[in-house]
Amino acid sequence: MNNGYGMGSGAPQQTKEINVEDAVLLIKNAATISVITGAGISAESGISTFRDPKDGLWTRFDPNILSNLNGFAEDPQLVWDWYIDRRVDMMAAQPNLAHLGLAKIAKTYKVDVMTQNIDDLHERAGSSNVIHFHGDIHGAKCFAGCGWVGKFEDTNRDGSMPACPSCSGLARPNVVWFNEALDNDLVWDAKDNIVENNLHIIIGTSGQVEPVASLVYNYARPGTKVLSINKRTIDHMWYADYSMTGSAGWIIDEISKRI
Ligand code: BV8
Ligand code: ZN
Repeated sequence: MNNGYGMGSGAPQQTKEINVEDAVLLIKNAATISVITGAGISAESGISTFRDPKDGLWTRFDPNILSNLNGFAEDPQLVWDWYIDRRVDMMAAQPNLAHLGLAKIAKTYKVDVMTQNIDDLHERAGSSNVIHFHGDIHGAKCFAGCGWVGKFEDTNRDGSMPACPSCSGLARPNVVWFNEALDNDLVWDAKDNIVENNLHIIIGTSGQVEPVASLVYNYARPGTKVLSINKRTIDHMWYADYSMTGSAGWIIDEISKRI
């Protein structure tokens, strides 16, 4: 499986818990950093995660309906209501110390932010060229097949559901649902980043959703280092060299203060 890249058999046997000072040294020595984020980095901005056992979205909603093309086809109103609610929450939310700290570190080092999140909190914190693997809450596209792609605010919202401004057919959120392919160009851009970078920091993701979950394992050069930051220990990050267990906001803020 090792195609010249990838942790392959080089993955560490044991993930070591490190502190802020250790992490600062890792960043200074690496200078080029991939940052892969998931819903956990936006949790402290008040945005629900998906799989947190207590209040994750999937504990209250069915992903097979709300994050699935067939679910949308069956009940577009339900799915639009859910996305419009989430969009209101995401617009009201503010970037937290984790988003802000990453943007601060990027002032000194090469930091490639690649997120599974559809909120725009990384951008609003000052990160640029953010890769959104699973789409963007402000995006919309035609569901009726005319090919229109644009912004939610460009849709026609006179009726009960957003309509395509080009053909007046039903519009859909421009996000990647389960069993839908990710944008190939985005995935290749992310792979290029990972191949290039010396340190890979994976923040606030349960690491269960492919293909993003395996990108670092498959494309990090042997000898580069992986740091997992999560509020809990997760077994999907078994290949990480280092871990920091705690709040992403506190951890990234403390690191950014020492950069
Ligand atoms: C694809 C839409 C192929 C956007 C989402 C078997 C059957 C069917 C499919 C599959 C299968 N096996 C694999 C698959 C593929 C499937 C998949 O991976 N399924 C898994 C779940 C089994 N993947 C796909 O279908 C992908 N497409 O493979 O296509 C293909 C190829 C060609 C042609 C056609 C098809 C598409 C995946 C994208 C799905 N879209 N959502 C939206 O509405 O937001 S899923 C959803 O999961 C979000 O996108 C989310 O970003 C993503 C990952 O979740 P996380 O971000 O990790 O969030 P989670 O809640 O899980 O974890 C949060 C973490 O944060 C926790 O660890 C928590 O401890 C931590 N945390 C919380 N608070 C804090 C914190 N950490 C630090 N500080 C805190 N304060
Ligand atoms: Zn259309």
